[in-house]
Amino acid sequence: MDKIKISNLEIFANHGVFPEENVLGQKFIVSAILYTSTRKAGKTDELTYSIHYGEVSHFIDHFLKTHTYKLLECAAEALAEELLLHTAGLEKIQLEIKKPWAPIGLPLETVSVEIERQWHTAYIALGSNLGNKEQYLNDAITALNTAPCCEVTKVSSFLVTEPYGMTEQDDFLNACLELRTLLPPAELLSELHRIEQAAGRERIIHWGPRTLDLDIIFYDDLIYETMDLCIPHVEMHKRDFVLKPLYEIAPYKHHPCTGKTVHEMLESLTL
Ligand code: PH2
Ligand code: MG
Ligand code: MG
Repeated sequence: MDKIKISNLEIFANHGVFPEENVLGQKFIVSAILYTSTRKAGKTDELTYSIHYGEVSHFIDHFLKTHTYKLLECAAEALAEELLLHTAGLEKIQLEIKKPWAPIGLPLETVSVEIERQWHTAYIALGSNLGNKEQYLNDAITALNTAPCCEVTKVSSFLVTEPYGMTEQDDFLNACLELRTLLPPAELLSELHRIEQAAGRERIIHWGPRTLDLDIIFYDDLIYETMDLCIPHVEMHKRDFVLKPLYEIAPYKHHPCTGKTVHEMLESLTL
């Protein structure tokens, strides 16, 4: 992707672990690489199609002067998040904050923290087979859209499906949605659990009836495996209640492990 670079912007601000740093202040030096497509601006010579580096520089200056953090980590995290949330066209940012006068009692050139943050695209499967199923799905979509650093960008239709696995239970209402998010996978999972809890989800019987189930199906092209989360969802290719709604919003998305598209997975399931 194209880059717009801001190098060594000097800002006098009050971040630091030592109380005197928060009072006296010191020099910080910020560098940012803004990842965005400059193609349209490049072809039209119109600033409105790009990111105004002057505005971003003033935003950084204002942000770091009007907040006080102990850690450079926290200053960088908060600033990167604000920039990604409020700068149209900004897909990814590399941000470095240097502190050349860090009061550590030794002569160093500078210390710094550098982070890289970006927007991600996740696909979430929704299911309900208890109570007002449609209401639970609609509320979940609203909850995800208002969750911090999350925006719902596509929603499938709602499908009535027969229970898969434990079949002695009520029919499900299933759907899929596309989410643009700044949350890393584990934090996204926590957010999904929070929304399930708020919908009165009780984890009593594995695969049993539930008011709301939210599963991460894909997260970019990430392959990820921890004790409590596997991405892509390990069973997604076997489940028509996932593939059918997913097909409506992402028919040609490839499974990162098998390379098969959602269309192909659905076809081999219904053959
Ligand atoms: N979810 C399950 C188990 N079985 N069957 C249908 N039809 N829909 C579901 O969402 C579903 C299921 C476990 O999450
Ligand atoms: Mg599930
Ligand atoms: Mg689940």
